[in-house]
Amino acid sequence: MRIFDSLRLTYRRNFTLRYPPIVESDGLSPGAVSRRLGIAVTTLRTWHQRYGLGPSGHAHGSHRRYNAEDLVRLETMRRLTSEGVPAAEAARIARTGDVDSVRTARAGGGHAIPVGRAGPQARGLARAATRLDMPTVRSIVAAAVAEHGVVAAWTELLVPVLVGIGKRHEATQRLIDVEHLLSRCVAEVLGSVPRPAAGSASTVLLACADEEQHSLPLEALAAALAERGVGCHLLGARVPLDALLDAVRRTGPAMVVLWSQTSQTADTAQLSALLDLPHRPALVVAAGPGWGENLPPAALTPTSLAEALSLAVAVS
Ligand code: B12
Repeated sequence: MRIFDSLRLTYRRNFTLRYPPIVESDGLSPGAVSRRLGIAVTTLRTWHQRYGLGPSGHAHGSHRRYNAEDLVRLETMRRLTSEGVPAAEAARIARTGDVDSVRTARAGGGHAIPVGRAGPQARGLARAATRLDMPTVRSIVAAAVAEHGVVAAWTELLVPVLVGIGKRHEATQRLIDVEHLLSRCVAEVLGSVPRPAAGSASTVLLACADEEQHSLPLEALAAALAERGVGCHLLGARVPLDALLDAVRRTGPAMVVLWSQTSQTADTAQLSALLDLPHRPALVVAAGPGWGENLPPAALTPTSLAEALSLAVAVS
C-alpha cells in the first residue's frame, strides 16, 4: 500500500476507532500520550514549541490536554518523520491534513536526490550520503574505483550523484552536510589510489583558481593519472595567483590545469599570467564550468575528465 493511501486509512481509523473514548473524557496528559503513541515527552514538547503540534483540548488544572484530533496529528508527524520527511514539512502536513502532498514531500521536497539515468549503485550512494553513512559511502566509492577505474567511477557514478546533490541543495537550501561528507569520502578514496614511486617525474600541475573550493575534479584527474603511472603536483583548493606562479616557476610543468567551478572564481587574469611567464607551460588548461567565453585564445578547454586526462598523458 502506498504511503498516502495508508495515511488516509490511518486518519479514518484514528478518528473512528482508536481515539473517540478520550474525546468524551478530559483528554490525555503528555505522559499518557507518550505511552500511547511511543513518542518521548521531550519530543512532544519540541513538536509543540517548534511546530505548533501541542494540546488543544480542555484545560486540566493549569495544563491543556491532548484530544483525539491532536493525537491524529501527532501520529501523522511520527509516521512521516520516521519515513524521512523533514520535520517542518511533516508538521505542516500533520497540521493541515494535506496528506496528498506526502507524495511530493517524499519525491522531491524531502531529501530524495535525483541521479538521472545513473544506475542502482548511484541511487545507493545517494541514499547512503543522505543518511550521512560514511562507511557505506566510502565502500561504494572504493568498490567502483577498484572495479571500473577512476574515469568510469567519476563519470558514471560520482558526477551524477554530485550534480544531483547540487540540484537538491539549490531547491531546498539543505544538504551542505551531505555535500561535505560525500566530498570527504570521495577525496579519501581518490587519494588512496597508489601514486608513482618517489622521484618519478611530475610534468603536470593541477590547481584550483583563487578562492575556488571545488577541488574534487582535480583530485579525480590526479588519481586517473596515478592509475596510468603518471605523477603530478596537485595543489588543491583556493590557490592564490602568486603561489600558483611560484609553483610553476619551481616545478616547470609541461601542463597546468586551473579549475574554476563558478564564475566568481573565473578571473581570466590568472590564465593570462600563466601564459605570460617567460618559460610558460606548453599547455595552459582552463577547466571547469566557471570559465566563460572570453578566455585567452592560447588556453585549452577540455570538457571532460577523459579529455583532460588524454592531454595530460600526451605531454607526460
Ligand atoms: C561538492 C560540492 C561542494 C563541496 C566541494 C568540496 C571539494 N573538495 O570539491 C563544498 C561543500 C566545499 C562546496 C562549497 C560550496 N559550494 Co558547492 N558544490 C558541490 C557539488 C555538489 C559538486 C562539485 C563538483 O565536484 N562538481 C564537478 C562535477 C560533479 O560537476 P560539473 O562541473 O558540473 O561537471 C561537468 C563538467 O565540469 C565536466 N567535468 C566533470 N568532471 C570533470 C573533470 C575535468 C578535469 C574536466 C575538464 C571536466 C569535468 O563534466 C560534467 C558534465 O558536463 C556542486 C554541484 C555541481 N553541479 O557541481 C555544488 C556547487 C558547485 N556548489 C555551489 C555553491 C553555491 C557552493 C558554495 C558557494 C555554497 C555552498 N553550497 O556550500 C560553497 C563555496 C564554493 C567556493 N567558494 O568555492 C553551487 C554553485 C552555483 C553557481 N554556479 O554559482 C553548486 C552548483 C550547487 C548548487 N546547485 O547550488 N561545494
